[in-house]
Amino acid sequence: MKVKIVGVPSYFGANCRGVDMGPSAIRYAGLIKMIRNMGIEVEDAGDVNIPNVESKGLKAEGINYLNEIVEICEDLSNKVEVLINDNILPIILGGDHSISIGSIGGLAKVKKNIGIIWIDAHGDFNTHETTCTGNIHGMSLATLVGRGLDKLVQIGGIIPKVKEENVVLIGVRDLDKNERDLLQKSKVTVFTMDDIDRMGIVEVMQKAIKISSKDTKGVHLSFDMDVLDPLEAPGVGTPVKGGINYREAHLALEMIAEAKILTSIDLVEVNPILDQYNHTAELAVDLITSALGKRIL
Ligand code: NNH
Ligand code: MN
Ligand code: MN
Ligand code: MN
Repeated sequence: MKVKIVGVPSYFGANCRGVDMGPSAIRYAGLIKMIRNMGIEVEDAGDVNIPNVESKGLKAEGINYLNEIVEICEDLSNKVEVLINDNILPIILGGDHSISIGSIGGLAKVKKNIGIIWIDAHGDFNTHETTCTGNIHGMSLATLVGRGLDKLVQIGGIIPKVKEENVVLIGVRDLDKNERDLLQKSKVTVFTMDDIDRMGIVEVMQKAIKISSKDTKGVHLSFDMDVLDPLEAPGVGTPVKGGINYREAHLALEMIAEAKILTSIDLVEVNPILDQYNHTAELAVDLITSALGKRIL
């Protein structure tokens, strides 16, 4: 296995500063060294270029920073496409969750048939018609299954990038009303916090791995740090109480590693401005090594 790190220091999809420092904080927490210590070949591919529109509050079609995000995600999708073609596992560091449109956009160009495990406190299943905030990080999963604005859905050229039947959402506890209706009518499989509490993370992950990898050429892991309980991971933009703990997250990712289905990872929404002593970024590093198969024995 060969790994490359790509940073995407963008806050446009969250419309809130801080997450743009996520890639720096995660690198500073020792990501490269920790992966190298596992005996895995790893290289830092640097950052995607982010247009500088400092506090302009730009909108297009009523959506915050639509054009900037399209530009960033097209660029990212091209970079990921090259890495996947070279048999490299990309780890994309956000930035806000809108960047997954670019990373999975690139993956879909090469692999065609893929699955997604989306671990998040939120559904990210709004469209331009249901969003209450106009923020694209609340629309990224909907976009990937082909729902919403043409400009977003068309990023990377493959529409949809993934079939709903192969999408699993885990850890959800905060959905907007219309977003929830959309999700319920969709073919996406949702495991809420309630499901995790009742079934346990092991059974949830066994099901998630089966569903996401069924008849696919691999699975992308999209990990939103706000899925963790804010008591353990305070450095996120939109904390919601009652999240999974570090041990559940660790075990979930270890199970994904054991299943050997991963093509690519993004880890998003680390906000160092709201963090304490870079603790959330350090958790992010730990969790990435779990997803890559780190074991004690
Ligand atoms: N659902 C809200 C929205 O559409 C919040 C989304 N925030 C997230 N998603 N952090 O993961 O804006
Ligand atoms: Mn998210
Ligand atoms: Mn979230
Ligand atoms: Mn373990």
